[in-house]
Amino acid sequence: NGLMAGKRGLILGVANNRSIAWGIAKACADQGAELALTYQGEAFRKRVEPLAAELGAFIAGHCDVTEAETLDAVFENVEKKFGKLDFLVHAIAFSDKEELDGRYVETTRDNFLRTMDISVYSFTSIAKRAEKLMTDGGSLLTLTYYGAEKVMPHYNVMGVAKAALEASVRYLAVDLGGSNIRVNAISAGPIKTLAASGIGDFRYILRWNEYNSPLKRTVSVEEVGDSALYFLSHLSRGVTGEVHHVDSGYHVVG
Ligand code: 0WD
Repeated sequence: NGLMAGKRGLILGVANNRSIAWGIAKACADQGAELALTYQGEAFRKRVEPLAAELGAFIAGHCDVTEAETLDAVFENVEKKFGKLDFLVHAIAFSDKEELDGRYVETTRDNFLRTMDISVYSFTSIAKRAEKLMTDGGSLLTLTYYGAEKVMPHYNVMGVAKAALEASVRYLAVDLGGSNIRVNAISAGPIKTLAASGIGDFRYILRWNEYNSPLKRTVSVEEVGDSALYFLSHLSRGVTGEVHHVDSGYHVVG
């Protein structure tokens, strides 16, 4: 342990101890990283504070990506505390639960725009802010899902959003490459989290992955965390614009 020693990172999207962002935060802290976390509103503050304390992480404040001023405040706090940033994890997505069921064609314009704003545009707006603090180069990582590539039951507008997010990874990789900032995504297999509980028939999706993936099981947030270490550390210094599957191999058969 010490792979991340001396590295300072901001992790967005810890809602509770089941969050994928939490699995990544733990893996980074175990390897010596210094972390900043955010919470979305007062309700999550109570959950995130003890988790941050567990890792000795700094709380950079309230962050709602639909309110640009909260992002500005978070980056200002990070700059004051850390001076610079080496890595950033974006583990944020949202869509109206009602529309993660039934037919994609029923998607409303309002929810389409909101889903794209929170789940796609936020990564670009965060990347822009992070670039200024990544003065020694850096690594940005976001989370995506196989529903971007193939139609998955109930994933609907979120699948369309993840496809746009994966395209953003490639465009951002080009824009930020000159500053030695790498941009990658992990496409995680299904994991029972708060966000996943909004997806219709999620238990069926979990079981389907267990039966059909090459490893015959689902993945854990710890496994996603360990894979994230590769992208956030110098080990992947030659890699950018990549979408890497951490899904027990499901994508080769699904
Ligand atoms: O099976 C899964 N759980 C997979 C998740 C498979 C593949 C990918 N992912 C992705 C998700 O789409 C998301 O991008 O991983 C990322 C993290 O999701 P998670 O760990 O599954 O879910 P959760 O623990 O709920 O964290 C997502 C958090 C939010 O929680 P809620 O439950 O309130 O949606 O994203 C945050 C919030 O903390 N979030 C926001 N943060 C700032 N501003 C906003 C917002 N407007 N909306 C949601």
